[in-house]
Amino acid sequence: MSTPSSVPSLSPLTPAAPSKLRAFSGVQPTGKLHLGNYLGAIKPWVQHQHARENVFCVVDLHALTIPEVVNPAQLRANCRGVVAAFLASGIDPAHSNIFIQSHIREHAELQWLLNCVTPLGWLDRMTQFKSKAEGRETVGAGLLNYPVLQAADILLYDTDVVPVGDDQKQHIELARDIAFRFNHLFGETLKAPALSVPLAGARVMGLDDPTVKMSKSIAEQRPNHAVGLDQDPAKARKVIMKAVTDTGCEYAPGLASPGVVNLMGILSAVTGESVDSIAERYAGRGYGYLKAEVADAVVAELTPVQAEYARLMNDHGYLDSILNTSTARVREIAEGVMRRVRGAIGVG
Ligand code: AQP
Repeated sequence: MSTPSSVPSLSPLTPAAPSKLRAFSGVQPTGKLHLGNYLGAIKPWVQHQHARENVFCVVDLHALTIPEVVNPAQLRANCRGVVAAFLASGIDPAHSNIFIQSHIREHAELQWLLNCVTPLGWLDRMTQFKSKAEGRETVGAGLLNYPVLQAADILLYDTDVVPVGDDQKQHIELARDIAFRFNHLFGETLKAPALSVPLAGARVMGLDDPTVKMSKSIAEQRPNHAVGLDQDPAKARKVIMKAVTDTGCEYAPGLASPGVVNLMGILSAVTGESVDSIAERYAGRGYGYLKAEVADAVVAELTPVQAEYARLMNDHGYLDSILNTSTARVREIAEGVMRRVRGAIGVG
């Protein structure tokens, strides 16, 4: 992948080209990105980017839901890291927009208006809220309202499709329900988006515990949980070779444990080979061979991404110029949608 050293000229994003669907998706700058973020979200964005109009967002307001862990300087640095990771993974800034959520004030404004039409019971039911609130002495209102902000992010851009990992399904369904409820109350105003989940890599599980989703917060505490996008290849290989499988030592068709299914899913998402074909090749073969093939494939996939990431992290001027251009472009869309929303609801 190559990144031009000068700022590319971006073709206009609005009005939408009639033949292309507009995609919106985001990543939280809550820590180091991992293989799950890459295979479940960023790689599919790259694969489909030229067939769609793209609005990719670093959702920093979402990173504030647990204020006790917010470090302001780190938050800004993480935002820059996510932008560099998008570009290094192959997001083409001449075609796709990349911006930071808090730079477009309309996200917060729309969230308030949507809060007012969202029944509390809908938020109470969100499984991510339940799991993140569990065991906490204090649960902020932001953690409960987080999916409404996500709905605002999506609806603010007249989004047609939201490409995300499997864990976000419930939130995207909620965004649709909120759009329908708003339209029911105030007339046809908001576009209800569709969900797009990749066939392979939609839910990458923890390598040290394949019963839980690979996640940034767990990875911070457990070194063998995830492969980081910027992880040293030797360490990445070690983590994959240590992946939990089961007490057996070779693959028996039809009896695969969650750890083996996870490794095959990762291999499929990286190489494009179907899980069925991988399973067929491994019938009766030891897990060590599977792990070695997964490690080779992951390292080969991430090596060029890492080289580009390192280069971009030293080119602040380039990252800023991409952000400035994209922000100006997506702001136009957000302002247009907000004018419509304010008009419908009678404010502004
Ligand atoms: N394990 C995963 N497998 C596939 N896709 C995943 N995604 C996240 N984890 C996996 C997808 O990555 C995009 C951005 O996700 P996010 O920024 O919401 O972050 P996260 O990684 O989901 O956050 P964590 O790591 O889970 O944070 P904590 O640890 O705070 O809970 C989304 O499209 C998501 O589906």
